Amino acid sequence: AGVDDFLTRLPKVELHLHIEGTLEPELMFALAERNGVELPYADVEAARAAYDFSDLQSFLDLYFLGMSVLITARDFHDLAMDYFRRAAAEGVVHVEMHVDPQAHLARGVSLDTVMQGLISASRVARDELDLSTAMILAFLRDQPVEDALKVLEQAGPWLEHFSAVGLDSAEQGNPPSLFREVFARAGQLGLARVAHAGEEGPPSYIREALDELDVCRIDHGVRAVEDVELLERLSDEGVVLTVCPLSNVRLKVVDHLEQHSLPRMIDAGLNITLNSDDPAYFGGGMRDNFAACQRAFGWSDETMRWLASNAIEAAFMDESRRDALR
Ligand code: ES4
Ligand code: ZN
Repeated sequence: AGVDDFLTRLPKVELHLHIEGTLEPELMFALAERNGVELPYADVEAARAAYDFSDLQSFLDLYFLGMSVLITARDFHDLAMDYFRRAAAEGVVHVEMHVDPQAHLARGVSLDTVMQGLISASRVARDELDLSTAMILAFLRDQPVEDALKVLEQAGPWLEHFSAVGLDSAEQGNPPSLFREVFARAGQLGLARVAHAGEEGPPSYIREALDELDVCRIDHGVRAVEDVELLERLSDEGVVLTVCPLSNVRLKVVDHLEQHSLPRMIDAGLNITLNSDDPAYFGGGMRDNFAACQRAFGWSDETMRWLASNAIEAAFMDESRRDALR
């Protein structure tokens, strides 16, 4: 794609991105060298070749392995800047990034280290790339609820930098309702709520996230199509869904993009946005996700503009910034 094509020029807002999932093999190897960390891959090509996933868990194993090279604040700064530069080059104007503090705390990397690096990179993005950012404090749903509560308390000094809390990692068997107390506390602290639901988990997890966690957005939500009443509710309430098409293909949520439920979700009147999830692992950023869908579903440029506009309206950003992007 040229730098001049319609989808690159279309101002795109990324609402569903894990910053640790933007770590490209090239930077992974550079940071491994810098920090004296051993990787189980012979080289960059071998790492990419290993990214052949059968489900969410097989991806998560390599995602947690890859981030073992992130040790210092400078590493987190470089991780985010590397991604912000790629995103800006493909026409992304605003990024909301999930951060997984528990994944770093478990390796002896402090929250201060993580936040110093991500905040300094966010400043550079704003000043040099005209790229605005927001952060989402994500809890690992396959870890104890008490750990999530501890992280929320620990995040006190950094709370002004977070717009919301989120819920990610292995979904099956880890229902949203487990985290009711954590999300209620986050709400008291003035944070918005989002949660991954209906990626691998059943439609009932989407209902639970709405009813028990009071979320304003559902991350993924693609299994909503299995439940007609839920579709109607999501449509009536205008709940935002952050769908990640290339992620769904690579994690075998769907066999082929052509079989994805996106067209049915749009027909059902849902408030859909397109996002990239973990672009370094799933073979494409925002532009690639937009392009793959336009091609697979034959969507018009007008539909692509509508999808981009939905994300602008759903973003955690100042009204002045939103007005500038409208
Ligand atoms: C994730 Cl695709 C996906 N689903 C759930 N948790 C995640 N963490 C990073 N990527
Ligand atoms: Zn995700």
